[in-house]
Amino acid sequence: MPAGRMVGANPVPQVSNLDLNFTVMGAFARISINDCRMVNLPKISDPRGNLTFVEGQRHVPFEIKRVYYLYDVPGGEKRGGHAHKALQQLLIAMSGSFDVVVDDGREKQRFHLNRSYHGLYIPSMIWRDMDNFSSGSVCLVLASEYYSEADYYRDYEDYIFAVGIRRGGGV
Ligand code: T46
Repeated sequence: MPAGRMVGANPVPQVSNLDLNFTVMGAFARISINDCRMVNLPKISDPRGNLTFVEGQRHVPFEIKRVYYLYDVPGGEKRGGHAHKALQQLLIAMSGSFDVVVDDGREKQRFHLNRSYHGLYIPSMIWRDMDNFSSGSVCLVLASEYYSEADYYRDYEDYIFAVGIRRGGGV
C-alpha cells in the first residue's frame, strides 16, 4: 500500500495530486489535522534510477528556508513531541519508513511514510509524534522557517491551552 492516511485500523489512501489546493487559513480559522496531507511529488522514472524534486511554493505552499534530516534513529526510538507556532513542513521518507501521528488537540491521525516521492505536509499549530522508524530510515524535512526554539510548543498542556481547548470537553 502506498503511503497514505490511516484512520485506526482502516487505511484510507489519500495522496493528493500535484496541483494542490492548499487551504487558505484565515487569521481566526482553526487549523486541524485535516490540513495535513500527503503530497504526491513528481517522479522521473529512469532505467538509470529515479529522480524526484520539490519546488517551494509549488509542491509545498511555502518558501523552503531550511532543510534537515533525521537518521541513525535507533529501533524503538521516538522523535517529535512538539508543535510549531508558525513553521510549516514537508516530511519525506528518503529511505526506509516511519510513522507520524498528527494531533490538533481534538483528533489524531497516523500516517505511514515509506516512499521518497511522497511527502507529508504539516501546517503550523499541529502537534506531531514520530515512531516506528525502520532500520536505516532517513526523514528529510523541508521547512518554511529558520530554526528558532521560540517557535516550539514542547509541553502538550501549553499546546492545548494555545489552541483553546479546555480539558473535560468544550472549547
Ligand atoms: C520536527 C521534527 C520532524 C537545531 O539546532 N536546528 C534545527 O534546525 C533543528 C530541527 C533542531 N535543532 C536542535 C534543537 C534540539 O536541541 O536539535 C536538537 C534536537 O531537536 P528536536 O528534539 O526538536 O528533534 P526532533 O527530531 O524531535 O524534531 C525535529 C524538529 O525539531 C521538528 O521541527 O518537526 O524533527
